[in-house]
Amino acid sequence: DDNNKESRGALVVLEGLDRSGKSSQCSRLVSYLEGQGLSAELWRFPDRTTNVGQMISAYLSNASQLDDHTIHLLFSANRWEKRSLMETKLKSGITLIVDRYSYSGVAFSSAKGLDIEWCKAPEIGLLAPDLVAYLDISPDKAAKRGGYGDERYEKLEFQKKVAEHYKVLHDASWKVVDACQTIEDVEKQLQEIVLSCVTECQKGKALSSLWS
Ligand code: 2DT
Ligand code: MG
Repeated sequence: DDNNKESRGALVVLEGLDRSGKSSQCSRLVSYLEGQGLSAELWRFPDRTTNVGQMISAYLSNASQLDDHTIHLLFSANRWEKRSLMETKLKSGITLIVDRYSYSGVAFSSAKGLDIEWCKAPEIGLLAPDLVAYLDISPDKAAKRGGYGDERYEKLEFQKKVAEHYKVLHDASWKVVDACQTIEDVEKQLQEIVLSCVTECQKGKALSSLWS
């Protein structure tokens, strides 16, 4: 009906340290929303399937070396190359559950010492999430969960710096979820938060841009 034509999907972003449970919770959320009869897709950044994404992947696996500014801009370019598709999907009523976004971009690069405003600049104009859910876990606890992989950044000392830089980015609109609860408890909390966000967007909440 006419109402449905107007309604758009929600842009939902999950952020958090490595091993905070983002990826599992993202897939659970998509299944949940589909079970509610809603259209939803799982997205992730970096999107390693594109040409830019392959450069990022090589850097993360230590197969290539890049200047800190250069890799920052590649992560940003990787979001820009997906921006219009993202907007099309949202406007067609699909909710996107996104595993990492601009906040990872700024937190990880500024944790290396890059200026935070410089890090934000290339992100200006990307779609702003309707919801940022932060899966909160201390770096020490995260490190004890089955260990990190071999990728760059998957080291306790660096994760501690990232945690500090995420704190700088937090604003009142973020939903902080205690990631040390059971998977099921985290899942339940996220379902509630996300469903109310989806409802707001269906009612006509406007899409906006970073960083406003
Ligand atoms: P995964 O482990 O989730 O694949 O992430 N990262 C991510 C950045 O430094 N900048 C970004 O913009 C994004 C999206 C976080 C791979 C690593 O890439 C980092 C971990
Ligand atoms: Mg990782």
